[in-house]
Amino acid sequence: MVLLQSHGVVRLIFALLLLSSFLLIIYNFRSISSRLPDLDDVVSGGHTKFRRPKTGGSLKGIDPLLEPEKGPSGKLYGPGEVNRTSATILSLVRNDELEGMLQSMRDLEATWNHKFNYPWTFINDEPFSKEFIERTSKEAKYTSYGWCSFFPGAGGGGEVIPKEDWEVPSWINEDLIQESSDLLTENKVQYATMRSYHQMCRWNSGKFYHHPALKDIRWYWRVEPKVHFFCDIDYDVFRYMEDNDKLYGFVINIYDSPDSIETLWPQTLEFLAEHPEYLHPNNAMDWLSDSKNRPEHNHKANGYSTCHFWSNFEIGDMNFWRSKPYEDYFEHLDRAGGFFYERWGDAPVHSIGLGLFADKDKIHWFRDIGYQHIPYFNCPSSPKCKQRCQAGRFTDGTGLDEEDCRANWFEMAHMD
Ligand SMILES: Nc1nc2c(ncn2[C@@H]2O[C@H](COP(=O)(O)OP(=O)(O)OP(=O)(O)O)[C@@H](O)[C@H]2O)c(=O)[nH]1
Ligand SMILES: [Mg+2]
Repeated sequence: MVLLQSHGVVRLIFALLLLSSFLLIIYNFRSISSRLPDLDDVVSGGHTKFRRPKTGGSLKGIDPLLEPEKGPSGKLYGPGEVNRTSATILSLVRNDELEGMLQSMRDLEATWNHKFNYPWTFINDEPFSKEFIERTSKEAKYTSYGWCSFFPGAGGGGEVIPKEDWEVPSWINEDLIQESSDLLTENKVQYATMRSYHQMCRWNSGKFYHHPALKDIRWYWRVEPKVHFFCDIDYDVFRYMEDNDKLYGFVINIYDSPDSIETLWPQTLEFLAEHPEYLHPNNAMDWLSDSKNRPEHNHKANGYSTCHFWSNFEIGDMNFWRSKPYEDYFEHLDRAGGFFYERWGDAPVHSIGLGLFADKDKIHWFRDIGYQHIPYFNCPSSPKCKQRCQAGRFTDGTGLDEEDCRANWFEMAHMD
């Protein structure tokens, strides 16, 4: 009897112990998961899958750039290890931007190009001044003019931008430009009344890769005056693109002003309806048409999220722009007139072209290239940046963090 009673007590104690351990496990699990950051990495299909914070919004404080930078995976070629590929550093620039251009050149030469010696190509809509030619040529490691090419050169020699590629096309109506420019100004669209800005955006969207100076070249790295490069890059980025079957490299993703592109998406859908066969099976339509992260932008831009690759930095394959789907797309947009009646930028046009007609896995985030074009940064956490920029900083402008839409690309495409 006593034995039976003591058995009962043991069983009771055992059951209580079991219950309390169970409760303890549940408690621990819940408190651990509540402490886990909302952002976590899951590897799927060779890509690191990104889950955005549940609150949405910018990456401030949880930027992947805060993690130690490892550089891209795969074989990277250092200086002298491999022949240069068919590529150029490219800048459309004005004579009066000389000082800013010299500064951009100094940064890119110091962090990267003095190791690889890719040539610079400068393009202008008027002849480059003698001073521009002399001073920029001295900035490249190879100081011969052959290492920097100027189109057109001083006195107008060399290849010029074909007139029809730069001038306002004949089918554009001047009165309509005037009317729409008033509306754009009312909506505070930057550079709305600056005719040359519209021309520049059109040329960068669909003309630059046909410039005679570039006809035998495949890869370009677009560089603007007054940009900064902060971190040492020790591999040939063009060879990286070519060897890893990439088409396009970017550093920053931001939202566009929806007032500048109200009819860009409707025109795009019209084109797609005519050419459904151009849509790539692994496209980034979800990214382009996302409406959950900044619904008011999507609404104003009539279905386009306005998120785009910021095109003052581009490392790209010109053969993609020269391909039939993109060429036909540009032609459609050009006929529609939005480069002048609105202020379609080359950034959204390139981004939509890539998002629809390219395999999204061929688009690469150059997270390791420290970069700034006012007011945004891409700054990784790496000793190669030598503390020249603050890791994870996105902007030095106030109230601009909400313009950051990198999380959209990471979530709906990939992070590498
Ligand atoms: N030759 C030439 N280059 C131009 C002209 N307009 C713009 N560019 C160049 O085109 C690129 C883009 O122009 P930006 O004025 O920087 O345009 P943005 O980056 O949108 O504007 P910011 O924020 O002011 O830099 C730069 O490399 C300019 O030097 C032009 O009329 N002629
Ligand atoms: Mg600029």
